[in-house]
Amino acid sequence: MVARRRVILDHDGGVDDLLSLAMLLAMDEVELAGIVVTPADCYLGPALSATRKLLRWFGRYDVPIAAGRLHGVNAFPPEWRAAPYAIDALPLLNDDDRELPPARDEPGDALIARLLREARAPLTVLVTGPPSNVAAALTAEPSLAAGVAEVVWMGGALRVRGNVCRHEHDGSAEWNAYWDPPAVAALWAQPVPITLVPLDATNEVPVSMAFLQRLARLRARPLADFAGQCWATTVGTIPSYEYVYFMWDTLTTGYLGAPELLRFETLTTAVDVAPPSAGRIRVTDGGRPVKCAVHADAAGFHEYLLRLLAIDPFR
Ligand code: AGV
Ligand code: CA
Repeated sequence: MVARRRVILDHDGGVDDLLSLAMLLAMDEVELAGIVVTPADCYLGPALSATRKLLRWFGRYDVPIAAGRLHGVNAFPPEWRAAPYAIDALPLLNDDDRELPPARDEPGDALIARLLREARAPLTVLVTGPPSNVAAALTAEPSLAAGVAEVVWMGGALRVRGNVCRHEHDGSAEWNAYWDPPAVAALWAQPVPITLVPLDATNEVPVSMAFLQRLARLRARPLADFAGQCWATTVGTIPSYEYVYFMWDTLTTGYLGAPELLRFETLTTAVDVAPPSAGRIRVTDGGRPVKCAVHADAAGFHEYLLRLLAIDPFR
């Protein structure tokens, strides 16, 4: 039995965020300590509901769930924010009479602060949306930094172009950083180890039909079935925004179980907070050192996913 790493997940309700939650629930290496749902790339209602249904599916009534109350500067497109409605409606998550685990009244940043304060050993904070809550918690209470083993964040575009396509923006930023650039800058000022999985690495793992066909052969297994249905909703990505849906957050989550699938460099970086490059994370001499994923082993990651999703935790 491996020593489990205790993890707080702060996600923002996208399809790959909810898949990341399912992965964490199935992973041997991880013990989920709490969940925050940030209203960034989602509407909070369906994102919270789908989160609670996933926990019910796994029988995990012990994991605290809180909604993020902080809002970023640059809103996500409404069509993307609606994606969790489809996941929340999947038959797999609705064929169950048990009560749903409740969400707390506590704001997301307060839940993160409380878990860090009460933990006996440092926690990992996995952020698959904007890092607003963890940045606010650490800024408000600097002593909490000692309780953070690692902040693992899907965000940024270092040596590749970004994925923001907006007025008054030059396209250099990635969306999770663009939603709340001051929060990224605030996180960068904290004395915690940051592991970044930027577009540089996630660009190597698009959701492909070839992978979905391999996954489909496992559909008798409940997790593989769930994942196949989730990813099927992503292949019709809206062309005016972007043609391809990537495994952004799932790759980042995979780092906790199979870090060898990513190649890292420690780069010194700085965060732009003003237009036209708001949310850009740039590599610069004298910047803040960050452990950055610069390459992903796509074939290895596919094997890893097929192995993880073939587990049947409900038997
Ligand atoms: O920029 C990647 C982040 C990830 O955390 N999100 C989606 C992932 O959850 C924003 C995003 C970029 N392109 C998107 C996004 C798209 N085509 N659809 C939905 N969200
Ligand atoms: Ca996300």
